[in-house]
Amino acid sequence: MNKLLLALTYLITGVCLYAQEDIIINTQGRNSISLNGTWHYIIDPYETGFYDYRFKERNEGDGGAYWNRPVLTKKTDWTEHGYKDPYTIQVPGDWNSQDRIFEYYEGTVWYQREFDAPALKDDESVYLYFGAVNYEAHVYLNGKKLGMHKGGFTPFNFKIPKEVLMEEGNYLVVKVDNKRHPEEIPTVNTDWWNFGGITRDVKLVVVPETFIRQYHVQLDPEQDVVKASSKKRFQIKGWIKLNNPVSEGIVTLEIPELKLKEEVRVTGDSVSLAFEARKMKLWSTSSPKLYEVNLTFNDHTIKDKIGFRKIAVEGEKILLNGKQLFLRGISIHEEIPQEVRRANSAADATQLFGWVKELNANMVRLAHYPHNEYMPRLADSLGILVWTEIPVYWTIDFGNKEVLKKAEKQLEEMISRDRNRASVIIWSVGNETPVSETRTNFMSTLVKKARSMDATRLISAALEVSYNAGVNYVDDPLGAYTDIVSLNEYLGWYGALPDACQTAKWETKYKKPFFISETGAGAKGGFHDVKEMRFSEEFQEWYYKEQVNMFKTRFPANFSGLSPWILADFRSPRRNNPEYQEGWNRKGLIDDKGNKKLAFYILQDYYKEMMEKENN
Ligand code: GCB
Repeated sequence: MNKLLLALTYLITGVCLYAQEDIIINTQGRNSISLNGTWHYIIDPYETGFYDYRFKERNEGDGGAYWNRPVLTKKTDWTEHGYKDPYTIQVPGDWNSQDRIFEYYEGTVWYQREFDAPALKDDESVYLYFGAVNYEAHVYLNGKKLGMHKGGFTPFNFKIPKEVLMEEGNYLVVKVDNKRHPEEIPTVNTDWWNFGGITRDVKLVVVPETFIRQYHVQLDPEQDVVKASSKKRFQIKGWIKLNNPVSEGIVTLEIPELKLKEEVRVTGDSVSLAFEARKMKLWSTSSPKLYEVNLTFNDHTIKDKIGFRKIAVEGEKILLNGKQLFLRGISIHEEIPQEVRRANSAADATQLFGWVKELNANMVRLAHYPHNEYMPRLADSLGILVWTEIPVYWTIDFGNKEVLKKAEKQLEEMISRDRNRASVIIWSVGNETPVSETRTNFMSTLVKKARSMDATRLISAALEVSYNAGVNYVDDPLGAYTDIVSLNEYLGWYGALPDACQTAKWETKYKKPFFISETGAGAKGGFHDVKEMRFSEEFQEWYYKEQVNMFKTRFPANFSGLSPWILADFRSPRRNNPEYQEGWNRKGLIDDKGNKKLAFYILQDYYKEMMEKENN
């Protein structure tokens, strides 16, 4: 809907239908005001605040609607909702970990807080930005609906109309609903807990009327990076998108450390970039060089820190800056196990990556959904490579066109947010999706979309093994579309004992890099027994020893790395062994107290060996 129509709708009906706009990227590099902190809440399992007693959506001005401030002027007035202490909750944060009342709750919770408007210049406006809300968010300000968003792991924002924003006491209400549905992404069935809430940062972002909304600044993937390095002349390419079209303007890109300043004329709402950078240092795992990049339009500057590197596949190899790379990875869920909660801060990212570093890993698979932005940002500065993924997991409704649109939207939001992160080398379009023609059409559409949005990275998806005359065979038709063939395998945990690895045969149909996106076994931290005892640390250690030995001796030559399952134990309602699991998936190398299990050291040694090989 165009702006004129929106304004007319508002004038005629008094109903605000403000549309959600494309995401504003790099909010850290802009003028913003945090709305994190203590909010009020109402738990509303029957959604009384949203539907009336005939179960019709309430009208905007309805006094019973939970987005409206209850107004009581005399003793005979009454209300059936309100936001008051001690009903408070922290943002960002999942609700489940904040109070026993929420532990297994899935449904609607209303969040409320007030804020004063930031001081604005005449030509400035404010956006309300959410890092993520799981799953469906309806956002209201001063009784007006700003919009809604679905998808629990990607950001969204709404422009706050001038006529809605008040100088003081703005009444902000968010309806958050994390009920699972078959036609959503993820669907009803996952192996992780469906943490609900405003799980990531909330902020007001102040921007000029016309501003740079998104940009992509990366090494031109077409250039021969080895030649470019020897000449110390690199081609940089990209684009910049404004929020509004302009008849004419100038965008400036500056990299002060390289004494580089490019001015480009923009007409319309976007402009391409192409320039040469001299004497630049490439970003790599051993030397994760980041450059300050400043983008200016109309005297308004956004600051970012960007690394420049080339990731490519050549035949059966993965190359980083032209050099073959073995991915020493580990999968991670976005959880802090000792606190049984979602990770959501820079400090949480530091803790998780501290373990990753100890493991001698150079890569993480951020499973099974886009993690908070602190993760790829920290990975950028540590030189850790990142696989990031949308939650197209298991039994999505693949025949449903609406579901495909939802997946495409999440993919778009993930790529838009992280496309300037050098650490991110793989976009994954899903995990263990069951083979069928409908599924392959769905998934290959996502692969094509990812490729069309970003030519500077690799595309993958975690596939499953098929058995062919005694051989573990990888022939999922989706492998024809991806750059890397990635496989989840649990030989020795599901179906056999770890020594089955000693005779297993492995083949892939595809002449592409072959990557093990998962392998793992369960162990309860601190439980010790003989190695044959399931769930003992010794069993898991045995499993890792056999697996590592198999990788070294029996894997095909195109084996290019692995990201075992998983760094730390995580909450999962599917895991109900009363002695060893108690609602936790125990395949972590680190337990729910933060202690390392025996298997941690097996993988650590293997990675040390691979690291030394790489350095020699
Ligand atoms: C898988 C899934 C992962 C599960 C894991 C397990 O293949 O991709 O989400 O948690 O197996 O523990 O079984």
